[in-house]
This record gives sequence, structure tokens and C-alpha cells, in this order.
Amino acid sequence: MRVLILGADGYLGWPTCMYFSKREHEVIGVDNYFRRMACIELDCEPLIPNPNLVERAKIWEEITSKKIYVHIGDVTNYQFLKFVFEEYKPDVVIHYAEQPSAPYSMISRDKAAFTITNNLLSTLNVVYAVKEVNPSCHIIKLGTMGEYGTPNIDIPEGWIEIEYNGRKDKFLFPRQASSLYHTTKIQDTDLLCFYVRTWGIRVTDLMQGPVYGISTDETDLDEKLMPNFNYDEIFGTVLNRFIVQAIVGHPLTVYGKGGQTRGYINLKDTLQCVYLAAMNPPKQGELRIFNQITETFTVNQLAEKVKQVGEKLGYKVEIQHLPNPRKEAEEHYYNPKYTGLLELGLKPHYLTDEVLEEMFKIVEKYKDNIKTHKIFRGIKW
Ligand code: USQ
Repeated sequence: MRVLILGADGYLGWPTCMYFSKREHEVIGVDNYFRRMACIELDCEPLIPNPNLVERAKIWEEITSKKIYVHIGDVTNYQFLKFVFEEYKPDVVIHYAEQPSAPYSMISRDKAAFTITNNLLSTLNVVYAVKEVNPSCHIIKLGTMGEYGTPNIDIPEGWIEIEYNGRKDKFLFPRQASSLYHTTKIQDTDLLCFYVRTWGIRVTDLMQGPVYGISTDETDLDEKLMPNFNYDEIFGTVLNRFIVQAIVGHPLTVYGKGGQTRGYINLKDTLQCVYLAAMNPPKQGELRIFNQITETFTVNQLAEKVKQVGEKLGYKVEIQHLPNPRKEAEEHYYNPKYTGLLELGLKPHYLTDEVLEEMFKIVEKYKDNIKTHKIFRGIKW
């Protein structure tokens, strides 16, 4: 397959490029370095310095003799995106080119406006490029479990059948986001749903939960191929943050009561899921939705696990309950379904003590890079 990856320099993007390339697919990676620039602007650079995307692709080629084509540009610029589509005519486009952080989207009006413009326009442009250049191209779009929020009923994979006044129909499951960022993901899904109905394009929308992890089989080949591992409040996800905090002796930052439950997934499984979606495309005119998680935890459970494993490794780990800077339910029902990807063949890497220990061991090597002032600044909403 010819695979176009938008957001190829990101935490998920770069490992995805290598994963497909290793499996003999032709990979084209596109990025505008938004995340790198935002990390410099907001003083929250990742734990390990990463070579830029062009350099990463060169290092990958030196090690594996496999080429990843790189284009630096902005997906919200339609002329640029259309040029890339015309040049390569991809079979599948993986759209990660979004502003991915809930706290970032809540910093100011300007950051909210950027999040809306970037996320919606990039999705619209992908739809148009597919329609105008290659209508059979399969769009794989990264959505988020946060689109559903935390409803007091079970969460199906995207769709719900409703019976009302004696009649039945199938709808997108009602969505209730808890940040502006998550709201843009809902709007993306609505856009895709509209164009699937109208133009018969084919789309897989992956509702992913918070990802953790720092290594994959491909990143293990060379330190310079490691993913961008953020541990700050803006771009770092909760479990990655807790490991870094445990290592530097910072009390684990549990927000509020810590009963917030989410579906989590190992970075290695994100790659498997996206790959399985690409290898098993939906038919034309279908919007297929999978919940991309492998198990659920409360924040308190994650903190306890990190404390236990950290203490086994000789760290003194304290758990702290901070006043929650976010508006979210801290105790709630949560029962999502996530069987679709398992049925396609996903073999999950669950969050065992061994997995946590391995993460501790890798992060420990970069301990001197950790800057404690980046851990918590209290972006509120
Ligand atoms: N949390 C803490 N302490 C922290 C950081 C987070 O208690 O130091 C809590 C949050 O309040 C939240 C949960 O942990 O209840 C998860 O927070 P997170 O920062 O790991 O994840 P979130 O902001 O929800 O966003 C991340 C990704 C986003 C993705 C989303 C999936 O940044 O791109 O869409 O996970 S989901 O959460 O299912 O919507």
C-alpha cells in the first residue's frame, strides 16, 4: 500500500511511519512541526531531543534501507495537500495532523481558535483531496474516546440504535466533550459522516483513549528513532507523566478525587490498530468506528500501580490529590465496548508491572533531562 501519514513527526505519527515502512509499504510523511514549535513556545519540550522528520527518515533509511518520503508543510493549506495527493495517489491516508491537547485548547481564545481552525480545516482538506484526486483512498482518522464523554449508559462503538414512539433508527452515539479540543474531534466526526453520506467516501474513525509508552520494536533500533515523549501538563498523557514524576520524586499529580475512568492503550497497540484498520478497509460509503482502547482504569488505579512498581525499583513515591484544574466528572459510570479491533486481530499489550518497569528503565536513562517546573502549571477551565 501507499500510505500517506499526516502529522508524521508526532508521538504517534513517527512510530506509525516506521511500522508501515518496516512492513514493506510505501510511506509518505507530512508534518508542519506545529508540535515542536508549540513545545518551544510553551516551554515544554519532550524528554528526549528528537532529530527533525527529515533527519529521522534519513536515520531510518541508513539502518533499514527503507525510504520514507517526507514533505514539510501545512495540511490546512489545500494547495499543498492536493499537490502531495496528486504526486503519490495514496491508497490510505492516516490523519493525525491535529492539535491534540485538551489543556492547549483551553489556554486562551487564540489557542481555541487555532485548535478549531487547524482541526476542522485539516479534516475538510483531507476529504476534498480524496474526493478530487483519489476517491477510493481510505481515510483513517484519529478520533478520541473523549467524544463520548462519560455518559451514564454503556458506550457502543460509534453507533446507537434508538427506538422512539414505536419507530427505530441508527444514529451516531450522543457526544459530550469536556474540552474544546475534544469538541473539535466531535465536529470532525460530523464532517466525515456528512461527506460519507454525500460523496460515498470511506472512512475509519478511531476513538482512541490516552496512550502511554515510550518504545516500539522500531524505536528500539536506535535512540534517535525514539518518539517525542512529553511529560508536561499540556502534551503529556497521564501515565507517562506519572512515571516521570515518580522518577524525580515529584508527588503524582492526581486531579481531584481521581475516580475519572478512561480507556487506555499502549503505543505499540495504537500501531497495531491503525495497521489492522488499513489492511481491512471499510467499503465505499461507510463510516466505520472503532473504540481504540484495551482496558480501563481510574486515575487512582494508575497512580497506585506507578507507586507500587516505583517503590519496588527503590523510588519513594507519594500520591497527591490536586484541586482539579479541569471540569470533568470525578466519579462516574464508564462501560465502553471495544471488541471491533480485537475481532480484526489486535493482540493487546496490557498494563502489567513488567510494562511499567520497562517504561521506568527507559525514562531513568534520561532522568537528567527532566525539568520539574514543566510538570504542573495549572491550566484551568
Ligand atoms: N489527569 C490527572 N493528572 C494529570 C494528568 C491528567 O489526574 O497529571 C487526569 C485528567 O484529569 C483526565 C485523565 O487523567 O481525567 C486523562 O488525562 P490525559 O491528560 O492523559 O488525557 P486527555 O487530556 O483526556 O487527552 C489525551 C490526549 C488526547 C486524546 C485523549 C483521549 O492528549 O489527544 O484524545 O487523551 S481521551 O481521554 O479518551 O479523550
